[in-house]
Amino acid sequence: MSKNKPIFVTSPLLPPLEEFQTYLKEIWESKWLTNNGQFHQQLEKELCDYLGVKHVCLFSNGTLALITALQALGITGEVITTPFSFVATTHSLWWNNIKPVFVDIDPYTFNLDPTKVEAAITPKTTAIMPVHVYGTPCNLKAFEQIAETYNLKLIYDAAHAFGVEINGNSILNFGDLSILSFHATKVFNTFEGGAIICQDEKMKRHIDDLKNFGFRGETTVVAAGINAKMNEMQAAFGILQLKYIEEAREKRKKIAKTYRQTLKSTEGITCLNDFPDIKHAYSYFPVLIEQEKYGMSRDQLYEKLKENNIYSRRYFYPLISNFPTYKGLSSAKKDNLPNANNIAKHVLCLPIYPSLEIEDVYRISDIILESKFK
Ligand code: T4K
Repeated sequence: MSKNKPIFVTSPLLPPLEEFQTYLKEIWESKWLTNNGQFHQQLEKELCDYLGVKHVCLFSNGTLALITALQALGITGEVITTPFSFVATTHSLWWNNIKPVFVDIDPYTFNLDPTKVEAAITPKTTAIMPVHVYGTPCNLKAFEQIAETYNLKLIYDAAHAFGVEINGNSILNFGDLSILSFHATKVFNTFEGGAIICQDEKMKRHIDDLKNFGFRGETTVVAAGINAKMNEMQAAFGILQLKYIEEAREKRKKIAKTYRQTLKSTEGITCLNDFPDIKHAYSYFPVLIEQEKYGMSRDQLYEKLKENNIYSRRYFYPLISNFPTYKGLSSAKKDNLPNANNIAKHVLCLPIYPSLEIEDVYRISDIILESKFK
């Protein structure tokens, strides 16, 4: 451990380079670089097994997966969503000419609050797009009931929820479609990458058409598709990474446990609830900072950590609803989103990644403890 070595909020899981070279050699020999190659097919199969889902459609990134998911379901009009997420969630609606309707979040999970969704439904509403923020599952039952009652599609942005299960069942098995991101900063990465999880063969076929220009065969174009395919190098990296994913999850778990232990008695610092019965991804470690009790604001602590070469992040500040593209929408008004505005002002994501040393976790915690009322 060196105090001069910068510690970022995350660092990618990188298996041994020599092992990746073996895959590269195979790609060189086959000269098959993309378009549903052998590694692409293998990764889809292995992910179905690992995640416990029926169908995986791989994508070049999570944003294109979101955009294509909306296309696949023919979503139009208005979609109810959360302002407390990464901008890509809402951008995917905007790119499909869909009006986002923001609804407030639940202060305990930071996820879209289902009890507030019904009031936002209009005759133009066609879908709900909640996000499992930081990998914490949304209230799946409640959303299912609302979607059924109002005949709405349900699309989960599950970018943070790789491998998350409730009572042994993947949360990706809920809703019409779920979207994963395999970006470098994610628990499971393929440099860039993503996936749509769907529940039946027909939908998989449709999504596979859409991500490949709409081509079915050499001369038939069945839909106005896009190019959003994952290439063989990304897929091979994914296959290799899957071998290390459980070990990496255990390391993340240990880090999360250490933060909880070291920070538990610090007044003004609250860790996100540790929900039981859930197999967590430990993708982020968010804490809330209350200045009145702790002595420093969230932004002051963020700067203090930075002075010590520790680069925490204020995910998700600013709220999506406060960005110029969206802030004119009536649902973006602050009084419509009190919890989201409050959490965005107080949240700080601490570094968590498999290669983060436990002694560094203690050092980060010590800085937080020592900064109290300074
Ligand atoms: N939906 C949700 C809920 C999402 O969170 C995201 C993406 C998406 C959809 C869209 O999925 P993708 O289209 O991205 O697949 C990052 C990521 O770029 C983004 O993927 C992620 N969410 C978001 C939460 O975080 P930035 O702008 O904060 O990343 P950046 O470049 O500042 O990286 C953060 C830290 O990670 C760096 O300080 C150091 C470390 N890092 C980063 C990269 C790129 C590395 O160590 N190596 C790397 O290669 O957005």
